Amino acid sequence: MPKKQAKKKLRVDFRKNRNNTARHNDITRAVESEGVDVDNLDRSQRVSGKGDQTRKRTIVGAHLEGDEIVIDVDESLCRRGRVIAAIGSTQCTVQEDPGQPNAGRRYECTVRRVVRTVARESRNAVVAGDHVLFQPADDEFGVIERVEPRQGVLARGHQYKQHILVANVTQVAIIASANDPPLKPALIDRFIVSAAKGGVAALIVLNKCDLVDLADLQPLIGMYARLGYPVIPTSVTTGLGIARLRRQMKEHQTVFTGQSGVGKSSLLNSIQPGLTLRVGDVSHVTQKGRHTTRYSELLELKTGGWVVDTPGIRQLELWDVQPVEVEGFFVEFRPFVPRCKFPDCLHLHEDGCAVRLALKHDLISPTRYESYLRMIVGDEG
Ligand SMILES: Nc1nc2c(ncn2[C@@H]2O[C@H](COP(=O)(O)OP(=O)(O)OP(=O)(O)O)[C@@H](O)[C@H]2O)c(=O)[nH]1
Ligand SMILES: [Mg+2]
Ligand SMILES: [Zn+2]
Repeated sequence: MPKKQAKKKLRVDFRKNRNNTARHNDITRAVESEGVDVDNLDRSQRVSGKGDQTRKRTIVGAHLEGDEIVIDVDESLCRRGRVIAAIGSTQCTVQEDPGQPNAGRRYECTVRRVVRTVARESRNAVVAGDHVLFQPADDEFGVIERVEPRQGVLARGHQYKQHILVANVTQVAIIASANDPPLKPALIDRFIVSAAKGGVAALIVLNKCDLVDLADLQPLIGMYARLGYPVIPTSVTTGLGIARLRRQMKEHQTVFTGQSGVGKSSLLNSIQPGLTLRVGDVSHVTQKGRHTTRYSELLELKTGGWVVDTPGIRQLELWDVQPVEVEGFFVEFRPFVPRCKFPDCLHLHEDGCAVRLALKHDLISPTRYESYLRMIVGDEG
């Protein structure tokens, strides 16, 4: 149990959490039966003001460090760990960090309610990849007390809210398939933008190269390579590119992302035999994958580093990216943007647009420009 300590109060604006009632599942009960009071901090939380519209809360047990709200915890009672998988924002698996008393041990953890309260969106309170402070109840269960600031995230918009898929990654491997499902450069470009937005380097993997003539892919490979994105053609069937991809992931924290059915889980199974991740087929009718992987999970690599397998997504809605910002994520547009006649040019059909002039002179690829248009005009990915 946390020691009684003088708790600081923090008064901040909050969006009301929509679902901040903890679900009392089996894990919660198990923890409670071990004597850990999951709602301990919650009772000391006072809601000031009246009615549903209240946005101010007085949080007891947290302080501000810059813009960051930091929860006060008794660190001597806590261990450090990494969230391996999170299901919703209330239940997750945490692995104890190296150097801690039980390094490598895994705990099923619930989340202290104050952690969800300080998160701007309760859905993102705890996500895969988070570094956390948690209090073990026994060898199997624990409670997450604090989530450390995140360093590189992959996020998307989902039902008009931000959904952080994974935190603290150093590279995003954008997995596409040469065929089955068909290659969609516009989706690759969206992922490039979302990686850049999250502050993470992007790497492109073109899988299922056994299904096409590699020569046909060369223009696309060349295009991305010229922009500075490494492209690795792979095939799980023939083994093409697997060793190179493995090398590229060494000592990195990589997240695998892409449409369902492109072969993310299959690639990981060949990169590290023994993983035995579930693999699904691609429907011949819809040419879509079957969403075999259900939640993001961190996997430790024998070569050092981690990789996160994620569920395939149908389309990628960008989050918090303003139209004027998009041009900055298209690296090849940058030299031309300052030459546009109008400083607020969106490069659509404005007079004196230097980006469109560059397009006309083949200095910008039509495929990339089309991806840009889709993002600005708002088309599906
Ligand atoms: N021909 C061919 N088929 C592949 C290759 N890689 C994967 N597949 C097949 O593609 C299908 C989908 O593979 P998964 O690994 O489940 O795809 P995923 O990207 O993890 O899909 P989700 O988990 O649904 O997002 C399976 O039938 C695989 O056997 C490849 O390189 N060549
Ligand atoms: Mg999968
Ligand atoms: Zn312009």
